[in-house]
Amino acid sequence: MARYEGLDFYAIDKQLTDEERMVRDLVRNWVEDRVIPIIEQHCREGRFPMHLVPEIGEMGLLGMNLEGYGCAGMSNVAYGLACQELERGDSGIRSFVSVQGSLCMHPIHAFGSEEQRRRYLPEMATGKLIGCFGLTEPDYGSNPGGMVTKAVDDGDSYVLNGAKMWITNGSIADLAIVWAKLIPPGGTLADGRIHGFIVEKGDPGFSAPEMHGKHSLKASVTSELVFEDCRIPKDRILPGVSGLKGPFSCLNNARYGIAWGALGAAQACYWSAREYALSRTQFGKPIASFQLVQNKLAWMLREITKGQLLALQLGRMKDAGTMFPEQISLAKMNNVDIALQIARIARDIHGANGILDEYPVMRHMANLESVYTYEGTHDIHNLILGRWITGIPAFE
Ligand code: TGC
Ligand code: FAD
Repeated sequence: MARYEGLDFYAIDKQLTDEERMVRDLVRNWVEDRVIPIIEQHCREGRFPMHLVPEIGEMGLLGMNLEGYGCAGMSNVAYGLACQELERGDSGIRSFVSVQGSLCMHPIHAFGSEEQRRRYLPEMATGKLIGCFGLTEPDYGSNPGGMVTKAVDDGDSYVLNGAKMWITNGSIADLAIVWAKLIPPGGTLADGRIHGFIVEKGDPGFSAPEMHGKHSLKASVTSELVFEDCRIPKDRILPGVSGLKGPFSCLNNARYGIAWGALGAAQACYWSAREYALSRTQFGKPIASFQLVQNKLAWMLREITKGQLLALQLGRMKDAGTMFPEQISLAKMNNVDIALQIARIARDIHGANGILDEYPVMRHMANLESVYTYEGTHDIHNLILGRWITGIPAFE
């Protein structure tokens, strides 16, 4: 396939700073040279490309919108653009970066002690230490407030019991940010308040078996986290937050990145569909010359352009400190939704060839099914917007 040249129908490029353009171009070229040539093979084998982690670290993409502790301190727009380019390669690569930066480094940066920041962040920024984020449980996905994983205070340590499921990076992680209910002395689960705990690989009673059999995000590691009387030192609690706003503020950052990332997957599908339509001949003409095919391509261009404007404005508001969570929900649900539809239409334009891994479209389509569900399902974001519009929560 021809080298990717970007899709910038509304001259969004001109709205970017030199630094943002530089990051975008760096990541775009890296994805073209280092991800695209190997990603299909990794998906076939169900293997995360671990060898790319130090390179991602060297580019400064891990925790890139955080200040200090070896992090690049770039704008949120730059972070979004990086997510867009990474996900043009594969959602699994963007997932790795989202989890490391937004879900693991961010809570340590925002809610950790100074000692925790110094201990973990510099090595996480280089990719030497890998993190994961444990919120979802087997019986509590959309409703994490119901979680049953608990921590009890036992003198100089906390003891954790419970299980997390669907955890990206789980089995390759050196540390996990685990959200659990801290039970007060003599109390029950119902008295527990949610806190974040740092659990390290090798802590007694902790294991992270990998989940197998996925048809989606095959080049990403997804795991369970199991805590059986898992004992961790007292200084591993995140001291700066309690309650659901802890994990939800991490999700704000990761959902923001997904709003950009999904556009990368959509662009990969659009690019492949356009090229295929121009080269595939039926009824004596390139299929790109048929009005119905042009209608599909025009719809893709229209939706990607609208999604880019949404993501950029969201990023500018995030950088200005004025963004609020419902705005993130709108962008996450819209951009993932259109990306998934674009992937399906691109598959259609490729005809039977669309199901082959010679083309990226089916891989993106399958990946986007997970992206539609994780970080708040499409309908949970609908309900978050519904609550903002009406003031009435309709979750229960
Ligand atoms: P609710 O009553 O709405 O709020 C409880 C407390 O949290 C605060 N809060 C927020 N704070 C910051 N940012 C937000 N976005 C916040 N949303 C809520 C809220 O102010 C309140 O604080 P306080 O101090 O008053 O206690 O809570 P609820 O239980 O009714 O929540 C409703 C709902 C459904 C919206 C929420 O549970 C939800 O978002 N569910 C979806 C769960 C989810 O997104 N899970 C994601 C797991 S991680 C993941 O998928 C990673 S994939 C990564 C990858 O591979 O890329
Ligand atoms: P459920 O909550 O059971 O939802 C099932 C269906 O019911 C959905 O359609 C949903 O929209 C609908 N539904 C639920 N409640 C309502 C309601 N009130 N009203 C209307 N409809 C409703 N989690 C982590 O903590 N860390 C991770 O790193 C992580 N990585 C993931 C990686 C992958 C590949 C996947 C697939 C998931 C990952 N997750 C992770 C979990 C993810 O966040 C959850 O899958 C997601 O929050 C949905 O939970 P669930 O799968 O239990 O679905």
